[in-house]
Amino acid sequence: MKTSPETHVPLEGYGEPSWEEMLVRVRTFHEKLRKRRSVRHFSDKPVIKDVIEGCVWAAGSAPSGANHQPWYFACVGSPEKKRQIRLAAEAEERAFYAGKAGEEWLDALAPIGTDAEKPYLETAPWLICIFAQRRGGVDAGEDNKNYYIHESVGIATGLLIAACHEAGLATLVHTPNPMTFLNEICERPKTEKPFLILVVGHPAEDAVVPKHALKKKDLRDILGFL
Ligand code: IYR
Repeated sequence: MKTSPETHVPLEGYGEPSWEEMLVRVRTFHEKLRKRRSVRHFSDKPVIKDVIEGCVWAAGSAPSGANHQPWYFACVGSPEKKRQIRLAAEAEERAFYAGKAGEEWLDALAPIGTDAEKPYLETAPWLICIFAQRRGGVDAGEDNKNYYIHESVGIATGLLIAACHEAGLATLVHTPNPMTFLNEICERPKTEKPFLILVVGHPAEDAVVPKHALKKKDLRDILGFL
């Protein structure tokens, strides 16, 4: 590892909490994260832009390949654009649920109860359309090759979901397939690939969530110490 005062600065911000303190912190964090649910019934109550901006700012702190930050978050709040996205997404979903998905996939979705109707794409105040950039760089206007694009954008999306949850907002990951229509609606270049839509807002007062998704895997089934 090559470091020098020209290229590196001292690390800040970690401290050294005791084991007890660490356990309290991580358990508190987990308790909070555990309460997150994918919400499909949204209220039309507005959410101010500054909160969305804060969430995206948090997401933008994610690690990425060569620190190129290969992401763009198009935050759609305009009713006309949300309508366009809903109509295009529902057209894709109709084909999906009419058979394109295949029997196994449709069986897997049955307990969640989803269908081609996506009213929340219009009801929720914000649709954060996330784009992955094949080329770019740290500075605006750079055109370098990006690396580990999906990993990077996936990590940033995870942080975005956690930030929205921390802010008290409900989210839903929505992935119509294909989503190429998003480039035109969000006015993004063809070189960017739509990654997913994060629906963000307040849950509807009468929101319900599938029992099915309450069950999280047992720790024994997801963790191994070697
Ligand atoms: N995108 C579709 C289908 C869908 C797929 C998966 I995998 C889900 O976990 C949920 C839905 C839809 O939004 O209905």
